[in-house]
Amino acid sequence: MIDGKKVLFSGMQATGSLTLGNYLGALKNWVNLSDEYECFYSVVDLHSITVRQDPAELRKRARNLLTLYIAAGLDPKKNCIYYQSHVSGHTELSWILNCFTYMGELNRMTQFKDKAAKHADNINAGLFTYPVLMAADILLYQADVVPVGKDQLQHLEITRDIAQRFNAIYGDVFTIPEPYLGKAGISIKSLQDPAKKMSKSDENANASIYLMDDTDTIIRKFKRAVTDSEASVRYCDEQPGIRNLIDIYCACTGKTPEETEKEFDGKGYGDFKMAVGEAVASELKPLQERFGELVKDKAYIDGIIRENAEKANYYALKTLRKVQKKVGFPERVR
Ligand code: ATP
Ligand code: LTN
Repeated sequence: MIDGKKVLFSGMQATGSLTLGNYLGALKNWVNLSDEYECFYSVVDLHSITVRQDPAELRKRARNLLTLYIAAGLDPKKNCIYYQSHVSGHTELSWILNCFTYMGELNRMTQFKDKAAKHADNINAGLFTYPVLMAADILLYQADVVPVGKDQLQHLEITRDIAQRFNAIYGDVFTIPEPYLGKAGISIKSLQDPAKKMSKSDENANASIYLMDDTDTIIRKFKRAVTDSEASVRYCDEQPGIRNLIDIYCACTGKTPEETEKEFDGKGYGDFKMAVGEAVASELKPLQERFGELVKDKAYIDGIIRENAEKANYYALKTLRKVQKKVGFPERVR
């Protein structure tokens, strides 16, 4: 608890350009949660180097991501928006937690297996202990809730296991966090293959809508989106392509699938795709404009970065000092 509010932690990696999936599945929810909780939203750059990165590119993407958090509507005065690498407590706690995590547990992580297969030439120890750093992120702020996608639930489970193991030995040190899956647990699919999720690392640029795509590009991508053969706008399992477009349309307009079916009753895919494209373009427009303004205001963003790193560091140190004491490190002499 901070000032009577429960604590929320989440983060995103600055790898690739954010997609509509990241926005509707994560960022937009974050904004909705920011009144109810004391929120920490991190750009998790320490996690990013578990796969090889170009330094200049990483720095640029990280800054863009932090700016995008604000452009999406997160008020940086209320929400602690910061770079993970600016708070050394993450790595310090991570080391300690490494000593309370078993190889066998980490071996079961499906993300590690997937990434190891994808980056077979660089299966480094950081990639293996990635979930421990993620546990440190969460536990450092005594987070009560962690909004994540389904793919991260296993990491949240191991976080809880590590915290419970630590608490069982040393007493109640860590808050045990709960996952928070968005209201509908929305999952946006690829526009080219509705069996896959829309992802920022998809090689096919037509599969994803990027948050910075202009209106023409957005409409063109929706026109090309893979649809089905019924030729009617119906929300059903037999039409995964159309169902995905209906999900997107509903997430942007606030309408329900039933209302959408009625609205497009008797109309073809063409009309519907056009409407989805327009709905998405107008959903993203304010964000893009705000982003454009923010990037120009270097001093403002720098100030946010500085202030929020200090705030995060304050809370991080509180937990870290407690943990260091519990495990038996000598106290600092002033
Ligand atoms: P990558 O392809 O690089 O693994 P990603 O696009 O799948 O990345 P993540 O960085 O793993 O995205 O996720 C950031 C956040 O966005 C997570 O909370 C995740 O659940 C959410 N998210 C990502 N893709 C989608 C999607 N297609 N639908 C809904 N939410 C998504
Ligand atoms: N692994 C997450 C990003 C992430 C995270 C976290 C999410 C790192 N640390 C702590 C929630 C809480 C991902 O790839 N989406």
